[in-house]
Amino acid sequence: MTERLTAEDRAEKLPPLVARGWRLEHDGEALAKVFEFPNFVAAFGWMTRVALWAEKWNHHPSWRNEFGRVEVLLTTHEAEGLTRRDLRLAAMMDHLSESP
Ligand code: HBI
Repeated sequence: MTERLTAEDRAEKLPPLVARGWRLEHDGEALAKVFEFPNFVAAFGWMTRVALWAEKWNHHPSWRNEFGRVEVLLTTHEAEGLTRRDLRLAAMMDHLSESP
């Protein structure tokens, strides 16, 4: 879980994330996405739900919130790059943004 993604992992796992609006940043070692919500409470509610999973998985996003907008950056500091932990949190963020 804390090893950097292999080339095979990246080829398989990253395209579906990119199709859902994730971008690669920092030379491909971080995943970024902007989530938009109708208002601040919806954005902060989503952040709260994400925070509970982040704490459970001991893997925490870098993010910035302004009103209904949340800019997210995921990477694994310990590995200095992308790991399966980032993929798992990205998938949960997408899931929680789709179900109210
Ligand atoms: N969150 N994104 C991210 N990357 C990490 O390496 C990380 C984390 N949250 C907690 C964590 N590492 C702990 O394992 C260490 O701070 C002890």
